[in-house]
Amino acid sequence: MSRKIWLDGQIVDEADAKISVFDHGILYGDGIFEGIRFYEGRVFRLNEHIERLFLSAKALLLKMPWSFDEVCEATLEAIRANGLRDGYIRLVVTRGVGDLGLNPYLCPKPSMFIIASGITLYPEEFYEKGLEVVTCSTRRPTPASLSPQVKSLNYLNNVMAKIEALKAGAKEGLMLNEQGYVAECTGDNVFIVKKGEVVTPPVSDGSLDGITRQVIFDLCADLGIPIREASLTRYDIYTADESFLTGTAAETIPLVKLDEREVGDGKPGPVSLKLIEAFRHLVRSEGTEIGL
Ligand code: PXG
Repeated sequence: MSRKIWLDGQIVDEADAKISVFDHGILYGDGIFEGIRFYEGRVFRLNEHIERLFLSAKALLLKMPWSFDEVCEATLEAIRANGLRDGYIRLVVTRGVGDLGLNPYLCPKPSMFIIASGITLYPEEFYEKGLEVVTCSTRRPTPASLSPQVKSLNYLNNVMAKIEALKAGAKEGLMLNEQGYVAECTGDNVFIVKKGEVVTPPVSDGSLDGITRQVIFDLCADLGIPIREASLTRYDIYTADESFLTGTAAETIPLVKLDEREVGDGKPGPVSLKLIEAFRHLVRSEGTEIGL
């Protein structure tokens, strides 16, 4: 079945959802995106995602031609147009059509499109058995070049790291910052569990301030599990009792092996499993009604 796409205020068929080759999103990766999930007819943490989108836009001096409420409504409309109750949304804003040459001021109006679709990043067995991860030599760029908080259309560092991981036979790659501290994986935040305590690197070590990451802080508070931020090295993951990754696409998934070292006993640990269960319950018990 052909998907319906929200494109600059109109719902169009997938085959007709086209943007110009002169769009600076294509020419220079000049644009931003969000990935959002909806479960059982409700969009999970919609406001947080749209807030992050507006912050990314602000950082790039990209003036959104739609208000916060309009973007939220457009997101819901894109889902409704496809009659979906469960799935994934890719919301993209580009700088818009301009001339050749970097100058963004020659692009009069940004473009926005919204794809609502299904997504399966990893087969279910990986949520039960856990993922094997390798460290990539591609580093997460320093905030001195582009802040990792900007969810930009420039994901080449992460794509390079993902290629390294896949070539090494792993599903995910661990990315370090320039100092060699753990930043994140190519599309997920990283956590460890040590002596009953959950630890994740501060976002200043080079990770995106993930919305699923924040959910883990909320769930730990609810469940009475201690959690804190601390810089991590690979050694900390090798010697942790447990580890897991979080992201909108991946959700919460155990990391059971890093660079051939088993984390803990190489099986998803009890704290990770408890958080995965609580996460799955939470995403199905709150959210913005799609209104189908
Ligand atoms: N780090 C990076 C670099 C990301 O891109 C996360 C962490 C997790 O953040 P959230 O807010 O989602 O918990 C992301 C988000 C994909 C895909 O296609 C990846 C993300 C989002 C949407 C799709 O792999 N990663």
